[in-house]
Amino acid sequence: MSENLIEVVDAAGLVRLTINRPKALNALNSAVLSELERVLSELEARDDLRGVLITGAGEKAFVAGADIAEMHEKTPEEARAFASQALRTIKRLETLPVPVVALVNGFCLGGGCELALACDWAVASDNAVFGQPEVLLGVIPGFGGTQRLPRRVGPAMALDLVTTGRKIDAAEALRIGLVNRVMPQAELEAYAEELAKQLAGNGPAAVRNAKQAVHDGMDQDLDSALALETALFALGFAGSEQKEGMGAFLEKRKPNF
Ligand code: DAK
Repeated sequence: MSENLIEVVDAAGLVRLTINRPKALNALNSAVLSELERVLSELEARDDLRGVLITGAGEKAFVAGADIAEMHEKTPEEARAFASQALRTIKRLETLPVPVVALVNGFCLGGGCELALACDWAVASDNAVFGQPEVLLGVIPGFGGTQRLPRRVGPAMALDLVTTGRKIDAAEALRIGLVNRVMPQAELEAYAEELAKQLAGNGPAAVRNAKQAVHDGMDQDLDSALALETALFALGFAGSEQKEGMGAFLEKRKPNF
C-alpha cells in the first residue's frame, strides 16, 4: 500500500486530502479506501482540526467511481466486503466533527459522487460532470448513493439519476442542490484559501456544535432535534469561546478564538 494514494496537506488544522490516482481518474479501489480510512482515523483524534477539504489529483477528475477493473471479477461476498469497506470509510469522512468540503474538480461519478454526497458541502469546477451511472454497468450504487442522494436532492431527482444513469453538468448539479457553488477550475484554489480563512476565524467549538446539530438533528423528529439544538446552544456558554465572541462584539474588536 502506498501512502501517496492519499496526499495530506495540513495548514493550521485545515487539512486537504487529495485522492492521488490520476491515471485511473482517481477511481476508488481497495488500496485507496484503506489509505483514506487510515488517514481519517488519525484526523478523528485531532482536537486542533478546523476543516477538511477533499479533492482529486489532476485536472480531469474528482473521482470517476469505484474501480471497475477491480470489481469486475468479484463474487457477491467479495462485492459485499468491498461495499462495506467503502461505506465504513465514507461514514468516517461524513462524521468527522468539522466541516468537510468536496472540491469537485472534474468527473464525479458513481462512488465519486457518493463520496461527495458524504461531504458537508461541495464546490464544483464548471467542467465537473456528475452521475450515478452504475445501472449502465449492470449494478446499483453501492457506496450509499441510493440513500444519500435522495436526502440531498429529493427522491424524484435521485430516482431519475440512479435509474437512467445519465450524467449531468455542473450547472444542473447546482440547480438540483447537489453542489453549493460552481466556479472556473482555476478559481477552486482561491476558494480553498478563502474558506480556510473563514473557518480559522470562527469559534472552533461553535462550528463543531453547528455541524453536530444539523447532522444528528436530521435523523430525529423535530421536537427531539430542537432539544438537541438547545443542549448544544447551552453548551456553547460553558467554555471561553462564547465570552470571547460576544465580548469582542461589545468591545468593537475582532474575536480571537
Ligand atoms: N474504474 C477504473 N478505471 C477507470 C474508471 C473507473 N471507474 N474510470 C476511468 N478509469 C480509467 C480508464 O479505464 C482509463 O484507463 P486506461 O485505459 O488509460 O488504463 C483512464 O481511467 C482514463 O479514462 P478514459 O480513457 O476512459 O477517459 P475519458 O476522458 O475517455 O473518459 C470517463 C472519462 C469518466 C467518461 C470514463 O473514464 C468513464 O466512463 N469512466 C467510468 C465511469 C463510471 O462508470 N463510474 C462508475 C463506476 S461504478 C457496489 C456496487 C456498485 C459499485 C460499487 C460497489 N457493491 C455492491 C459492492 C459501483 C460503483 C461505481 O462507482
